[in-house]
Amino acid sequence: MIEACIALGSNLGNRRAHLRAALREMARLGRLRAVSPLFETEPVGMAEQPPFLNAAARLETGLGARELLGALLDIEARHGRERGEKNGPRTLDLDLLFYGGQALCEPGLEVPHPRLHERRFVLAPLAAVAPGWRHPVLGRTVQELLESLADAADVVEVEGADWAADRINP
Ligand code: PH2
Ligand code: MG
Ligand code: MG
Repeated sequence: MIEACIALGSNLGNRRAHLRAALREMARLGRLRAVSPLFETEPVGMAEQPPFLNAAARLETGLGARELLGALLDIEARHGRERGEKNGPRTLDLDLLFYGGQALCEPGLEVPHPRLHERRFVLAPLAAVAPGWRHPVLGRTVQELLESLADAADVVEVEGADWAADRINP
């Protein structure tokens, strides 16, 4: 078993419902150990789109990194995700941030996620579920990365961790 961290995002339709549905399906991939509060965040990369809801989760799983990534993409596809513009609006985005302490860079699979350390909408939720997790390439913890972050885009906690407490497998 290995622990993985996953970022969740949505900015189309019933955003909160998309994220809760994704968590229900993610729980079937292993054991969902922790889910962050829910954050409303200003879009980064492409400004003219609705605000996102973002969260992060910690999942214990027996799946390999590539299998896990494939399973996450399947969940996105089942929730109406159409791959449109890069950084554009989406009903559901699931990004594999960490897979244990591994650093992998293969075609179609890069962990840690290559931009996680630059984005407040990723690090703020991640710091709620894995503050002491050390980035295997940068050598710094999630909390340290968050504290030294330049990204000033708005990230506001809109609901405490109880928004998804019923999804956690103890
Ligand atoms: N995802 C992106 C691009 N921009 N901005 C916010 N605030 N939240 C996201 O999840 C997000 C984004 C590409 O996946
Ligand atoms: Mg993404
Ligand atoms: Mg993605």
